[in-house]
Amino acid sequence: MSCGVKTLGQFIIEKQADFPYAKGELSRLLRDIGIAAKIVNREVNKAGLVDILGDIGTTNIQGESQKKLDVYANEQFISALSSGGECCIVASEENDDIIYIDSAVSHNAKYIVCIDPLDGSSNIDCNVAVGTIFSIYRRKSTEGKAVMDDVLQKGTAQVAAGYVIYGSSTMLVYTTGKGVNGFTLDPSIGEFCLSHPEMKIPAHGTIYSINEGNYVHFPTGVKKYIKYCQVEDVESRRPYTSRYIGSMVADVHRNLIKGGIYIYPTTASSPNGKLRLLYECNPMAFIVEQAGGKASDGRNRILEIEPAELHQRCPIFLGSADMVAKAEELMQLYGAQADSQAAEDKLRDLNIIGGLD
Ligand code: P6P
Repeated sequence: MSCGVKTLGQFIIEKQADFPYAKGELSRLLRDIGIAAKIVNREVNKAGLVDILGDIGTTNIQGESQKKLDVYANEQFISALSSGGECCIVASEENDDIIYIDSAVSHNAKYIVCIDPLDGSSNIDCNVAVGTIFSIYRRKSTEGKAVMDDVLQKGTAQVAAGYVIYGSSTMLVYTTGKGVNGFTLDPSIGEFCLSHPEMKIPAHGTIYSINEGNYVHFPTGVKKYIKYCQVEDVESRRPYTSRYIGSMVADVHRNLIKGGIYIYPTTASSPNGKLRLLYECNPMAFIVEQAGGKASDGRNRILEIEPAELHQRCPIFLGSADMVAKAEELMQLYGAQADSQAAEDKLRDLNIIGGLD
């Protein structure tokens, strides 16, 4: 490898020393994910030239129409995880139930992978950045076949989490609980190379990402936060900038680099929020917290939520710590629905909403 370039594989091996108990299994698992990401990247990059765009006429458990690339990406990650031998269960957005990887090679596998193989795929047809989001747990059960209980673990139990963004360049960003590092795919050598070491999200950003088309159905606290973002205030660099791509990985990645907040609250069509806890909210929360940011459902830390079911959804407020804290403050004051005059008076007293309607 030319001097100065550190590949994902080299980095993983180098960091293996961070886990004295590790015997290389997690390293191999991350390698398997990197390989699948390169294969998916190849197809995403030529989508439009080959017959891999559009719907396949089926819907997943979420009721979302499945795109050819959704299914292709899902197959690639499951295949890589199956043959890699380190994973015993895959929980995928694209599959109703958990997938047991039980073969000779994975007989003693101890890792669980929760994955959204291609998030934002509805944007594929218009060439908008999409991504893969993954979360890795160690199984809790110690004998026999791993079970659902091994999957339904709190986000605090994650041993690793990451995402791949298939954008103007393809990047893999991940954490094992010791900071966040970003790797950019160099197509000329087919390797992810360390390009963003020790990523930190600015404590205060000026970008807010939310689908304001759902405004009328937002909790009052969210409405007040949006208005707070739009009020002129030089000292706090407001009004903020609104940026919403409609692809979580793209919005979160931009906010991770520039600072900002991504919010998907409860709406009329998504009374529990739209994003899924196990393979979207938890991994992104782990990454953003490791980068110095904050992740909550508007009140409680995402990583502390006790999962009850596989495809459980939750509201998410994710990004720069100061911005999430302010949004939580307004959610606390206004609650999910109540729009009490007392809260309004308190906000005025605190001079938080001077000029708010
Ligand atoms: P809406 C994509 O379907 C996704 O899961 C996220 O990537 C994205 O941020 C969100 O949903 C977009 O949802 O309702 O604003 O179109």
